[in-house]
Amino acid sequence: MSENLSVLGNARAGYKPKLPPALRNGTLKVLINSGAATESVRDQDKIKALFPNTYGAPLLTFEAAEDKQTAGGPLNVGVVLSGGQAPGGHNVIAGIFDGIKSVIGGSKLYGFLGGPGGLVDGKYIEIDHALMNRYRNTGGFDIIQSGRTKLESTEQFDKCIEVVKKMDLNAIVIIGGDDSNTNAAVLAEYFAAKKVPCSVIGCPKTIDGDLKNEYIETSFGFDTAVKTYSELIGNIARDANSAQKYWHFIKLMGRSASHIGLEAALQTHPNVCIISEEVKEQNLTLAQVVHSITKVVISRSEAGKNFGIALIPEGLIEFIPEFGTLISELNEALAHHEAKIKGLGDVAAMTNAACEHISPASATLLKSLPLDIQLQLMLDRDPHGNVQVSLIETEKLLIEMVTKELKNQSFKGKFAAQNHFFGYEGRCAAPSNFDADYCYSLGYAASVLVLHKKTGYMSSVRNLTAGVENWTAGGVPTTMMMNIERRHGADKPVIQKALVELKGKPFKYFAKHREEWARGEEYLYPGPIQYFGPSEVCDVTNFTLLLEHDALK
Ligand code: FBP
Repeated sequence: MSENLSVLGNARAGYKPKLPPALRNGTLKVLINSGAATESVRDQDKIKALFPNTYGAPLLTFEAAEDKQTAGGPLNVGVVLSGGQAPGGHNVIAGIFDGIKSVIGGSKLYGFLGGPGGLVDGKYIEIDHALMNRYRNTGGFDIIQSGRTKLESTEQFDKCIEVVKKMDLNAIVIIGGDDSNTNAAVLAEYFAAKKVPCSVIGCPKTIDGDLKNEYIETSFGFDTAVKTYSELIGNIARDANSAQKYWHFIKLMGRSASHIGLEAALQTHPNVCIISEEVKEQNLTLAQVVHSITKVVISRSEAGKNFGIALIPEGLIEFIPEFGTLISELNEALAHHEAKIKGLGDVAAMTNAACEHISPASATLLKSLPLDIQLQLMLDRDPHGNVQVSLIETEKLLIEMVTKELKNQSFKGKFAAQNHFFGYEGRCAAPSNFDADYCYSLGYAASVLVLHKKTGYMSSVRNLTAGVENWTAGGVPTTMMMNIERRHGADKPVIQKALVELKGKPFKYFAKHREEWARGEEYLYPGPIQYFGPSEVCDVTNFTLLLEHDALK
């Protein structure tokens, strides 16, 4: 028993993640089937011009073979954990580790420290059996840490080439979200153009759930993170229903898309859940969003219920069209005048300076907000140029505005609200069985792509609601998922973000039930993730996947 592991941690260390049948004979005995040439989702000509060496590669599907399909040879592979933590990252590394070690003795796995920055600076450690075994089935990215350095300059790419040559690397696996996988594709293209024989493979990570499409059914970490938040929301709902005196406004992480909020709503049945994509579709103003919440507060109060649960997606602000415009205008303004605006220090002065570079409507909106929200909107962007929405206290802003509207409407009931923000609480949770198996399979599939010298691919494991027995594995060309978007004041090739589809089954299910959930106390209390016990409790995945696959029983 390891002293550094809890009782559960020790028991969990022995869990053997399950692999799809195609990978069960080991990495050498995998037959690779190639499909036809592929195209990017949009902007084909522009993407093709930017990726002349890697564009158009075929989709790959794996099949178990009885005989060795390649001679194999000792491999040197480097792995990078990029961006926000997501449960299961250590199991992706374990999958790569076991995948390459099963090839031929002498293969080595190196972990670059602190994210993409570690790759550029050549800072790494070798991951050996003892180190790997301490991290199997654990949450977190602490085995080698993560970082948000954006790999984008030629200087960085040239430094990567020096590192690759010095370490004699056959491949780099980048475990990250849409931005990091875009960077992986750009790096793969650069290596190919410079004839550097080093593959670059990506793995789809993010609790936000917005890196998905026909070939990537879900990003890893979403399942565990939402189950963790839903446990907490269920506990709060029970508390609210017991004391019957508070409204709880709970903001949930997910920088852009509302997948986390929607899934948490499906798991817990709150009285209110705002879906940013719907707000945008209906062109709602902040005042209209506030009004929709106030209506529920009043009607519950009239029924004698001065309590409730409201879920707020972290990215809401950016989806309110007037705010979306304000934020993109501020992005442009900061991209060109950051030093001048930020140098002023005082919030009011910063706002005045920023207002010189944005439209009159946006300036009026910015000035109408509380000072702390004005400041939060002008704070640092992350290295990808995104506003740091997790720092904007939307839940408090909404409570303040609902209180104001209730006052204006001469509300006779009681409205006492508590605010919460769940994000970091779930990002490093021990992976659910689903994420433990999915991540290990993604890593193992990545090692097959590496072994076959494929580059510019993302590892893909599919058919995820049919049980691991029926999971399939393969590789998807990253350029296939790309389009051109405006980022940080410039047009960039990026992987298309998957937002909540209002015509999709998860949203429709929610929309069908939300009125009864608003009126009553239909709360579900999912409880903690179960790691041991009956399969129907431990191996169940999430409602989003089940509904998307028509697999909800
Ligand atoms: P990734 O897209 O890198 O997976 O990160 C997602 C996320 O957890 C968002 O939900 C959140 O807005 C953001 O990271 C927070 O970033 P940070 O960890 O830098 O505070």
